Formats: sequence, structure tokens, C-alpha cells
Amino acid sequence: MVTDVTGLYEEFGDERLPPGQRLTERFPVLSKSGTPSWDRDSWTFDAWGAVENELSLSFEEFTDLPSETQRQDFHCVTGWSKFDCAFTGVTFPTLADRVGVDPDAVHVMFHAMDGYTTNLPLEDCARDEVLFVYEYDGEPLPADHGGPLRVVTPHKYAYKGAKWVNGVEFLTDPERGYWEKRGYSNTANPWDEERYS
Ligand SMILES: Nc1nc2c(c(=O)[nH]1)N[C@H]1C(S)=C(S)[C@@H](COP(=O)(O)O)O[C@H]1N2
Ligand SMILES: [Mo]
Repeated sequence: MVTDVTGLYEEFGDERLPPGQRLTERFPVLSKSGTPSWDRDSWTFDAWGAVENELSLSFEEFTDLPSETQRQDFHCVTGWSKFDCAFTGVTFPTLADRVGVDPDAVHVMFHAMDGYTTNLPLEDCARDEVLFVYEYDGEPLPADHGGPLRVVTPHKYAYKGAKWVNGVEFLTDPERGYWEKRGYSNTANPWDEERYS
């Protein structure tokens, strides 16, 4: 079963395609540096910070969590959008329930294997469309697109979704991630064209 969440734009604007974006059929690859390699036996996904239960899961344990498949749109801050991507994975709320987020947690930092980080307020993560993805179009997520595991954030520009994610940190104060420290918008709402800060 595929849950179509492409209608979420109605919360933010009148048009499905955000202003200043052009549609592409391709799925371009955008990375700050190369594609990191990973080892299935030693890879872990960790959750830490302001939580009741810190977590460290193997890839198999991660993919044993309840999952779903969603049809989502994808908006890159450099100006291209791709409609109708089929992503399978674990929702942020499912993961958050598993760790038990502390009441004083207000912010989240995602950590990735290439040293990339990106941040979001907890309330922007507390929605089912924020997905930890391990399958694209029913196949294992390609390494260039962030396999084995990435985050997607269809309500934000795609730099808010860390490829090769291997950690999520719950924070009691906001912090800025890799691009957020280098001039990209901290809030990144595509329908308000929040590209730069
Ligand atoms: N770990 C990591 N995640 C990342 C990036 C990166 O360089 N490293 N680039 C971001 C940017 S700017 C975009 S547009 C999307 C691109 O995803 P794609 O390569 O699958 O199109 O990943 C985001 N997540
Ligand atoms: Mo991007």
C-alpha cells in the first residue's frame, strides 16, 4: 500500500510546484563530497541526547521497525523538483516513540556518514512525511541517493534530508547543520522560497 502525501503542499501554498522550481523527470545526485561506503555488519543507527532510551540499531534491526511506503515530492534548493517518488521507510514519529523524547527536547540534529549534518525544530520532524528511507521504487535505496538510509523532508528543501544518515540527536537548544552554517536558510520552506539566510 502506498500513501500519497503529495497533497501536503496545500498546507503551504496554492501550487504543488513551489515558486522558482522546475520539474525534472530525472533524479539528480547532489552531495557535498563523495558517496561514503558502508559495511552492513558494523553499520549502526544511533539516537541520543534528550531521550529516555538511547538507541543503537543494526541495519536489520532498523528495517524491522514498522515501515510504510509513501508517494512524495522532492524539492532541491538549487531549483529542481521531482514529483511522485516512492519512498519506503520508518516515520520520524515511529522512531521518536521508540526512543521516548524528553519533554525539554525542542530541536533535532541529523548526522550522516560523510560528516554532513542538518537541523530541524522537533515540531517540523513530528510528522509522518519525515521518513527514514531505505527503499526507492521498491528497490534498496541507491548509494548515491543516500543508501543504505536517508531522511526525506517533502515539506522542506531537500538539504534538510540527510543522506547516509546514521544518527539523530535530540537537542534542548537549536543548533545549525552543515548548510545552515554556510548560508542556506535555517527554515527552508519551499513555498516561501526560503533558500538563503
Ligand atoms: N549526507 C548528506 N546528505 C545530503 C547532502 C550531502 O551532501 N550529504 N546533500 C543534500 C542536498 S543539498 C540535497 S539537494 C539532497 C540531494 O539528494 P539526492 O542526491 O538524492 O538528489 O541531499 C541532501 N542531503
Ligand atoms: Mo540541495
